[in-house]
Amino acid sequence: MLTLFYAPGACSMAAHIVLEEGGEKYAARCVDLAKGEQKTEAYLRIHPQGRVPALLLDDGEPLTENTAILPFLGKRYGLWPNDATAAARALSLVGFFAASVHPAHAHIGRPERYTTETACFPKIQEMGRKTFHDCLKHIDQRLAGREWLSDKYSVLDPYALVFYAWGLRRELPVAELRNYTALKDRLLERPAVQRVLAEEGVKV
Ligand SMILES: N[C@@H](CCC(=O)N[C@@H](CS)C(=O)NCC(=O)O)C(=O)O
Repeated sequence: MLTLFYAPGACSMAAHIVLEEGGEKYAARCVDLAKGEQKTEAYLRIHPQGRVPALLLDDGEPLTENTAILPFLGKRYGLWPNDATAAARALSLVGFFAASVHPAHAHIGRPERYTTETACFPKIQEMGRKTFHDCLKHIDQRLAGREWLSDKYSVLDPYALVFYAWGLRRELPVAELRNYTALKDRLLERPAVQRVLAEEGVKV
């Protein structure tokens, strides 16, 4: 059985939704980031960087990083494109989300990762807000005339929902992003998404 280590509202919510969509029995273990559970010796054996998500595979071995976890789960549950070109495009988007969108947001919430000069935090956060907002606008443009980010519903869509929720949390004008908001509304119609949002206590 697969086991997901997640934190409410964190980027791990994408994998949580995909597992819920899969319909297979799985375990979900909440990691209390505020209490620093991610830095405990026991958890660092699962995820050496002390982050969520981490996924224990069927053999009990951990898999970390959204870039690996989401394609793995997507292939397991038919939420990853079969066609080689579409799969490459999906991987390209997972890479953009993990390597550009997520770190842009980290500049807002975790400025201490980027400088020891606390006086510089506001400027780092200001630039993070702008860059993150630009990323959300880019996602909105990619969704023009489309129902889902790939040809059909895939792991990309719950991953995009994470950033929409973060935009709301940061009080960015995400409602103005028409295509992205429509994607969010389509996602909210899915029972698996509803169950995970309720379990994690996330409002979008
Ligand atoms: N590159 C990692 C990033 C994971 C990550 O930064 N997760 C955040 C939550 S969204 C975390 O665990 N933060 C805890 C901390 O920084 O102490 C991935 O995409 O899996």
